[in-house]
Amino acid sequence: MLFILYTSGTTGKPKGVVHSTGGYNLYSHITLKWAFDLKDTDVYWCTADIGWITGHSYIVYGPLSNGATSLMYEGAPRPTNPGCLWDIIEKYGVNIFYTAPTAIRAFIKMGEHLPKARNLSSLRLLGTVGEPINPEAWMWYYRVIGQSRCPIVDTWWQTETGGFMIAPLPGAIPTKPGSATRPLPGILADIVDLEGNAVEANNGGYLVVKYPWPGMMRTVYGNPDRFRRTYWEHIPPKDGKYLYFAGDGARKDDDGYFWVMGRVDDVINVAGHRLGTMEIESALVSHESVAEAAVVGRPDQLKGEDIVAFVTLEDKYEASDELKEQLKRHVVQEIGAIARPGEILFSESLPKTRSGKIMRRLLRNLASGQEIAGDTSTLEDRTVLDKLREGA
Ligand code: 7RM
Repeated sequence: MLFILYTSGTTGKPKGVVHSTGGYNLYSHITLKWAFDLKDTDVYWCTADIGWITGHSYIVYGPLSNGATSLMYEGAPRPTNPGCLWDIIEKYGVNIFYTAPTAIRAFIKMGEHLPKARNLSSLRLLGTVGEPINPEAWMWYYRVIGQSRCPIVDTWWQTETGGFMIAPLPGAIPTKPGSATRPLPGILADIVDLEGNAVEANNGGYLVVKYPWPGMMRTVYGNPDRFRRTYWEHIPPKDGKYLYFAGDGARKDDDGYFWVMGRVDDVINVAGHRLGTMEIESALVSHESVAEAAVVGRPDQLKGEDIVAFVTLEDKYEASDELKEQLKRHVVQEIGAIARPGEILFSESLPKTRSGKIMRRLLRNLASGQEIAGDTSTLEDRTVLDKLREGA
């Protein structure tokens, strides 16, 4: 055993993900080298929190075992110098910059005058991780930070996988905005239904991995049963072969590119229609007034579930009932009447983990007027919940 990293999971009961020495080290080493085309002359910067798997694999183990020149920075942009990240890139001549969509949306909110005032010409490659990247964030990242010349390496992976599973090899695999492209060499990923049958191109299903890989987790610490149940028995073995269940909904297009839709448990069922929360969030964020959005389902007698959207506004916009109506209309325009949010709640901030993942479980509790249940120890800012309660 190399380390145990706890992830809270959807039920709120933490699981200790166990990684091994040889397999994990090999995998974080080789995936960093391949997907970021790492060279001896590169200055590489991953902005992740070191306590997240991304910090483990791509700040600590991967860069060190590669002998990379790696920039480490603890902290976040502060009001006193919101452009400090861009200062750092300029000062140290960073070539590879790896961050998360939630950070990119925060950069957008702070304004593009900040990066524009710095020299970012050293950058040659940009990476993203943590959630599906919405088109607004992708375009901004590409245009403003990458100055329309740096490829964006979208890396799909999990605490459980140890390292990148689906990601482009820059230069060899053309990218498509919003897709992590294709599985890395040696990774047999697919999209299947609940019986384990492969679904056809462009149909939604469950993301699985059909063959072991070096970086895979070895067990749930102290609970091998939970390991088996969660990852290996969710979908029954196919011809005697077990499939690794990632817990993400996704589809493959005609070119074999993977489009990850988000966690399976984040799906909302409105009158029999399955809607991805990500889809609705992305529609909201495409409105000029919205900086960030989190969408959850709330039990509804008529429709099964009703859509509740928590929305953070861009600084120059004011919350109003008029704007709520505008946003509802905007979602209908973008997706259709079925996706119209029943309620929109404005909020200064959203409950997130230190890795920037929105804790929808807590928002679901809030939206349906329940007590917050389960583990909240990974919450980055504990005051957010109180503010939300007051507002809701
Ligand atoms: C690395 C990390 C894992 C979950 C995973 C997905 C989501 C991560 C992407 C993504 C779409 C991506 N580990 N996710 N990366 N979804 N595109 N590039 O995030 O254990 O904290 O989370 O994150 O749902 O299952 S994690």
